[in-house]
Amino acid sequence: MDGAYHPSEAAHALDRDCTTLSRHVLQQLQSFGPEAQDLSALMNRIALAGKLIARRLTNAGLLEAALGFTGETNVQGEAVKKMDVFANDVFISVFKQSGLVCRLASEEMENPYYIPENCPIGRYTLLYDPIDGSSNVDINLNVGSIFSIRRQEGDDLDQTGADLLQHGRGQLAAGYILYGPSTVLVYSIGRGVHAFTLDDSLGEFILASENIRVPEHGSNYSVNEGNFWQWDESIRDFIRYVHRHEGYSARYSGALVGDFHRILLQGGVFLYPGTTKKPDGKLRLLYETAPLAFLMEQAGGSASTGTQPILDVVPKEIHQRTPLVIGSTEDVKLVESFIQERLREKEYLTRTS
Ligand code: P6P
Repeated sequence: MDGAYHPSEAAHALDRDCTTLSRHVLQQLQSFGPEAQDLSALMNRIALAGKLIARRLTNAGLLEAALGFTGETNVQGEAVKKMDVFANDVFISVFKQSGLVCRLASEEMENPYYIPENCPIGRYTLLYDPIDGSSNVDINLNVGSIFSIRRQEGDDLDQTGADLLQHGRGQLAAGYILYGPSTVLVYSIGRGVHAFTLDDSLGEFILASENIRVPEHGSNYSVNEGNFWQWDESIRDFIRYVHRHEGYSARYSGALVGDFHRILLQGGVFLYPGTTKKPDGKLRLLYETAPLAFLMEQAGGSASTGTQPILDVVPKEIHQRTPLVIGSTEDVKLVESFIQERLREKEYLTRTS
């Protein structure tokens, strides 16, 4: 015996099990200062919301009034599901107690929700889609929550949330919770993309993957081809290309978070283009495309409207939609090349007609 302490083989696994989300944030920031502590506390709150929603989803089929529709229509004009309302309320309750968040802007609420007791001190705003892909809830397929945290600028006395109408490069944190066979939380505070898996036995999200990098190219293309005839010709050109070339697979679940997670891990491209009915597409900028674009750029990928980086788009209103082309840089560029080709053709025809 040399007297030195030799940790067991389990020490590495133990150390990983101790890397909880809040600890990881502080490690990322290499700081215990006030903003680092704030972000760590905010991410802890996100984790608590995820656990509460995951618990409800797991038992939804057994709980009275957990599934189905409320009979209401939200600001998006979509039928509201009971799980949408539950999840929206979870985020409000969880952040009410945080003391850190003054406002919440959600897909489910027309105007920002203010927490008066937090507002004198609340320095942050949470923007979120509480349950994305809720049409999957009743058929037990994956759904997700998407979140973005921004610093509150000014006092917003008129309660319009005007300071939220900014591009996405100012996001302090962004991420999602994927409720699938396991519950996975993926986030970034601008220092890489990291994934945590919920360990039910500990009731903690435990670090599973650090510094996730999206492959430069992947075989997946994820789009609802049922909209083919509603798309611009350039998007049809891209679809014809992948139909005629080896090495592409169509993967589409109807729930953005799961489709995004596949692209993040395996590479490829997800598209929700504009259609004749929805020229700006279906997805909302502030709490869907901007947070996911933040993550994708942090992972080495790209995200655009097809003609402009998502993170450069400045919204005119809180629920503004954008078309979305997101994923491996090479694959996003391929889609954009078809769009540029058609734009050049239109310009030529205009010039010569
Ligand atoms: P479509 C779910 O309603 C959602 O907002 C996203 O999660 C998903 O990617 C998209 O809409 C699916 O829309 O028109 O293909 O059914």
